[in-house]
Amino acid sequence: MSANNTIQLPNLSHYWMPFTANRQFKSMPRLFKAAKGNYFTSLDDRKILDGTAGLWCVPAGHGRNEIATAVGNQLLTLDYAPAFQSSHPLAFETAERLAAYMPTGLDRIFFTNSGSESADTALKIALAYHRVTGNPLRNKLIGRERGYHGVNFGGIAVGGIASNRKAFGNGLTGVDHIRHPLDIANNAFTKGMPADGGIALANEFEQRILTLHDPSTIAALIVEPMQGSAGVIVPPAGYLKRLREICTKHGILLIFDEVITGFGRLGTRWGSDYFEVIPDILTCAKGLTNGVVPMGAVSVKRELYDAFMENSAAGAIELPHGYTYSAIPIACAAAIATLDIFAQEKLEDRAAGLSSHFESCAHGLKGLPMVKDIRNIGLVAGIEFETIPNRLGAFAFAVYLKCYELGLHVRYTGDIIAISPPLTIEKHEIERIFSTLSDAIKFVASQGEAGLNANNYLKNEQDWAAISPR
Ligand code: PXG
Repeated sequence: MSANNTIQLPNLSHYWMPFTANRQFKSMPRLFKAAKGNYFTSLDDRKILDGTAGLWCVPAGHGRNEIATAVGNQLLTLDYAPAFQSSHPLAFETAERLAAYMPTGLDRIFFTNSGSESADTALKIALAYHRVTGNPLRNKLIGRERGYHGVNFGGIAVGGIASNRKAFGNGLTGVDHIRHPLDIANNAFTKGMPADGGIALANEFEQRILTLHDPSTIAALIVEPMQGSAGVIVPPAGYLKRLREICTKHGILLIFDEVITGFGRLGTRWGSDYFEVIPDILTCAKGLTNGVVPMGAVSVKRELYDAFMENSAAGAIELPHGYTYSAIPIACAAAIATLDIFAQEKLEDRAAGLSSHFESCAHGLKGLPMVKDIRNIGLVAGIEFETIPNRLGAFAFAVYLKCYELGLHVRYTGDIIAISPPLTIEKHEIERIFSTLSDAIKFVASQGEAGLNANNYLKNEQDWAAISPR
């Protein structure tokens, strides 16, 4: 096929793409024009299997009619209602529905528009809670190394990914971090949760961080139950329960960032359910609307909400925080339609039922060249490669490009490939994901230096880029 004759490429110059190597992308654009079920359609009409549920945000599969209809109807009924000091019924209904979906007790809901806003909102609620209950000196926030809580200032402060922090100045003060639980030396190729080391690692929080700062100065600890963005880090057994005990003992609020682990990803509604640990505050986004309208939420224990209501002056705004688009009607319509799909199709159970097949397919990659570790939980897998000296990410990026050529979309971060398909994935598609990945790994490894050169992939896309207007 002569790509030049058939592909109408947009002008690539103006759009400054997020978290993207813009120059590299624009020399080799990877564009989708449609999506249905578990597949994208690329600009050149190829079906690309979605191995990542978009950016972890499309658990119910693409192009759901129920959601499209609900959003379309809502748009024509009530497009917008002012979010401050007035509202609309669907906002309350969405909160009620989401509260019923939450772990026990987390039934007061604040709406945001993204995971990043949810993280910052949760941190602000934690700080304000201590102030409103007469403990204003509890004002330090603890995150975790390799944690990802979005890109706003609060989120990058408690987050622990150096490359997301280094360009943006000093950020928040009064922040510290506990260690991450990844231990490849002892736990490589563990299926699911590593068995050992969890309690000792959690105890470090009390022995080191709390000793250093004094527990009475700490407002909250925020962690992802399973660290997604930094490369699928599954916590060891007992670790999160012990963190919960330590927080409770010292009056520290525990925040679970469930932006990735929510909505069935681990085979349960929440990571909280999977690990049987209930946080004080839980954040979510992504799957809440099946990825189609930006929406996030922060759920808090009823006692926290009540403390704000009881301790604020009559008529006062109890929490001076919120967004123009908090609980915008179309997001509410999408969220309710998504929750309906989860209830009807029991997608959490579906994910749980598929997880052992997914696990054995993922671990089938063990022994391939460069594969250093494989980690998995629910419908998530991380495949970590050896890093070529001074070329962090080069191997994984080439594998990603080769997969795309072969009709599979995967995510890469550093030298890790992450797989997190829609929960609607079929068994044969799981098999295809990992056999394609296997072919791509073998191919890249067999090519030596040439295998690492992006210019040796996606020749069609390079042809289009050459004719793209600038
Ligand atoms: N918290 C967590 C735990 C996340 O994973 C955010 C907050 C921020 O969400 P927003 O909606 O502001 O982007 C996230 C987002 C990846 C990947 O491939 C992960 C995220 C986003 C994009 C890509 O690992 N996580």
